Amino acid sequence: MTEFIGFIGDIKFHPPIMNASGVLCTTEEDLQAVLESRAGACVTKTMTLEPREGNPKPRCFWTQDFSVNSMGIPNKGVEYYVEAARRLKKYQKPMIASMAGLQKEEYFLLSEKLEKSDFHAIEVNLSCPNLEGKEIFAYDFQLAKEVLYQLRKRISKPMGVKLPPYSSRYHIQEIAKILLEVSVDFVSLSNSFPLGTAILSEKEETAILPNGGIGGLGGKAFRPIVLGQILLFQRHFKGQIPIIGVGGIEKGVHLYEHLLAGASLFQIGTALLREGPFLFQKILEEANHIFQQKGLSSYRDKCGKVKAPSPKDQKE
Ligand code: RRO
Repeated sequence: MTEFIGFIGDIKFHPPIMNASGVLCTTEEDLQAVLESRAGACVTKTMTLEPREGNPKPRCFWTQDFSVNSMGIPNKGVEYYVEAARRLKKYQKPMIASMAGLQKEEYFLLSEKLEKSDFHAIEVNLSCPNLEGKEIFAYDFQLAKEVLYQLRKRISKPMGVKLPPYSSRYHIQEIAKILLEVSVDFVSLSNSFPLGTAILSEKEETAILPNGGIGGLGGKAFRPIVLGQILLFQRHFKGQIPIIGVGGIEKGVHLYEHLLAGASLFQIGTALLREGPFLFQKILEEANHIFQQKGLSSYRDKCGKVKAPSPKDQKE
């Protein structure tokens, strides 16, 4: 049997598969469903200090190929999740709190509440794409650096960052440098691509209403983009920061692609939205089958081990 146990600091993820923030994680019942499934951990919906209704509906749309959302951080507020975690710790699986401030001070207030909670780790969301009139925090390197330095001083639990996708190698180099300097404990790659849309040709309408029909794109169509992010970041991290791969994992083979690129933990978003928590079991069985076929004693032996193709005998 291949060992399939991931780590963030001392926290053990067995198996290292969980929901992505945003899917099956807004209520205590949602989180309970994840913890009762074969997932090895759960992540909350990104929480803010106060509860939020979020953006007007329709605000989420999905097909077999992709999802687009402009939810606008609907969540029950930090106090709710702190209370829920107190009850859910009985499942003895790691619980990750995802949090975001609407301004930088809110990040600090959230960190104080979460530091005292039963959550095992904190995923700092610097990449929500759907707040009208607001830029994504992690596209402003100076601001991101300042927020992370301040948070690092306040948070002793394992603290990670969820980043947006970047489209420049230089930007990835710059943000990777900051994450190494701040010494974050994990990085989740990536939040949805911020400028997606879906058009319903019959109705001649955009599928979602908020923000002019534009929202975060995820799912199968997003997977090659995320694999590129993971590959580039892991070359900077050189194994010093664990990467949680999130983007287009629907099958065991997709998890294996994320692993080869450099992820050692895995989150499922769009496919979980479509198929429900039984999907964890299916992905786990398929991934284990691949590990066994490859004769691995630990899956981590393949982390970041993707090779370049041989230039011989190639037509293009
Ligand atoms: O709630 C959202 O609109 C949302 C968030 Br916080 C996020 O981080 N990523 C996303 O695609 N949607």
